[in-house]
Amino acid sequence: MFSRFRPKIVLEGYWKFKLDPNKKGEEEGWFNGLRTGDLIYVPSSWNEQRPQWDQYMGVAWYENEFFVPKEYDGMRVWLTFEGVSYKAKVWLNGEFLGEHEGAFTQFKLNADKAVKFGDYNKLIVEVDNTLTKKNVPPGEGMNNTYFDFFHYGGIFRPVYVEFTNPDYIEDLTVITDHKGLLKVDITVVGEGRLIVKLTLVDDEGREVYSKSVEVKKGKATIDDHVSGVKPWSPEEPNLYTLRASLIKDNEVKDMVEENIGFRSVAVRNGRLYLNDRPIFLKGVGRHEDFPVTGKYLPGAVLIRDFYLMKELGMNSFRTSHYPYSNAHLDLADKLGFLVILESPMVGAREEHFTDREYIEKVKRMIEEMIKQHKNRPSVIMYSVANEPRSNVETAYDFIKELCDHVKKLDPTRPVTFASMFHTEDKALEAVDVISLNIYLGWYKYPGEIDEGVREAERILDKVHEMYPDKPILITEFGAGAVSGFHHDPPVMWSEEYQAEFIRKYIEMLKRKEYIIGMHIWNFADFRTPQSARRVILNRKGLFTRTRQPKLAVKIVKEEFNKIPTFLE
Ligand code: BDP
Repeated sequence: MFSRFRPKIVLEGYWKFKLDPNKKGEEEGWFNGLRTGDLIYVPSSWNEQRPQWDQYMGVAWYENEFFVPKEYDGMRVWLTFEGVSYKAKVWLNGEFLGEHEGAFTQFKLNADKAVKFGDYNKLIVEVDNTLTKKNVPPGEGMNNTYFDFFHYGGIFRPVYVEFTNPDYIEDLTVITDHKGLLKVDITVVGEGRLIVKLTLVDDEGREVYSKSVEVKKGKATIDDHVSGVKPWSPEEPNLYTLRASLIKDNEVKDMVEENIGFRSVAVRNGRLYLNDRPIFLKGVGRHEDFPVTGKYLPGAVLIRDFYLMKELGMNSFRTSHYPYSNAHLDLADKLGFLVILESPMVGAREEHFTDREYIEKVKRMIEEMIKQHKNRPSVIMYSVANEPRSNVETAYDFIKELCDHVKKLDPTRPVTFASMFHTEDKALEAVDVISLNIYLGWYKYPGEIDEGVREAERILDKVHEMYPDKPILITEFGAGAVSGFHHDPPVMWSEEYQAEFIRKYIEMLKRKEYIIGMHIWNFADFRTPQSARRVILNRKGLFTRTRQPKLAVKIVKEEFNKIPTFLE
């Protein structure tokens, strides 16, 4: 939900910055103002902005100021942080506004009591990226993570101040189908007689639907049918702007917008359907990772990535291994990508499966993720976890509880998780779609592509035999290649080995009628913790970290462009 109606101050730029390795800041009242000459850029992770901060894990403080015009007096004031890694505490003008845990979901704090109108306002944020076994995802240190990507810190996604009328629209939940169903649940905060007017505008600015409803006890609902809509699909990502205006005494008090698409998703007869047609997912697992900006992908990089994916014949990706930014998923909606939205639950171990407090934390993050992205046409499936240690019995209840939680919050989309245990996995019964990560010919059978692919085929057939009604998606397969390293014959780490590995896997996978899609690991090289297995980066990218192609790109382009999106 966004708004062009509400005044907004975007806090992008240089902020004051101060490390607090001894955690003295709160005691010493740093929330009143920071004594420091250090600067940092927001949005972006702190690590690569200065070599001294690269391996820093712990508490750091941020400060910025913004001016609030006098005319805004009487409005409500909200601070939105789209992503802070990993915990945040926020003060405005010395007053504590609230806190949040979890790097990858946005949070909004009310600042009505602390704000000063017609004056400068001092915003201070304490950020803590200490990694513990209780974090989601868990770990024990910068180079001892239970996940294979660099543990960045900081305010790495946009921050803004937004002003609303005292009567305002709190939430829209939109459900559509490809035939024109339009169900909207509207939540409103306000007093007196309030009307919500919904209008639907097509991409040429034409109003194609309009209806007004009265708000009762803060709620209003529309359950209707819009005739003549153009469905949303990867081939034609038709978007409509759903505009909701809140009206009181014949005056518009608030207005919000949502880009929506008319489309339906279903799993039946072992297939995945989009708009009642069986569909095949061709794509990649991605990461949000870039030199210097760290876990922030600037808009220009995102544009490059999406056009590269399009050129390669891709129609899908997974937000491995956490919910991506609003800007990232906006492009998926606009350019027609089928997204598997993954929760930040990577690398759960046995100790997590029965830890009630931990499970509730994961569920809270899943709830925030769904609230933030539920109206996106691009999101066609949720993944509740990546590679939990799900070869033990207790994994089933853990995964089942997360899947049930998702279904309760959003019954319209299928649920999955990415498994590394295949036939040994104890939790596959809980999902709608089985997702498998396979590295035979790399970690197992190193140097033996043919043997790896043969063994992968045997395992896949076996999983299919065990769960004949469930479609199978390959969420990861791939090999590392150091860009510029060539070798004949193809040996591990050469561009040739990666290209041949991917070609042989695609050939095998596309022959299997129970497979509904394949995602290559990874779109681009990405930074990892330091380890004996990695030279700074995970090298399984089709592209380098700065988005230059490796040899495998040619193969993928040829192969993927031959596979149609719709199978019938
Ligand atoms: C899988 C993980 C992924 C890793 C990948 C790899 O899901 O995060 O980056 O393996 O090792 O196990 O390259």
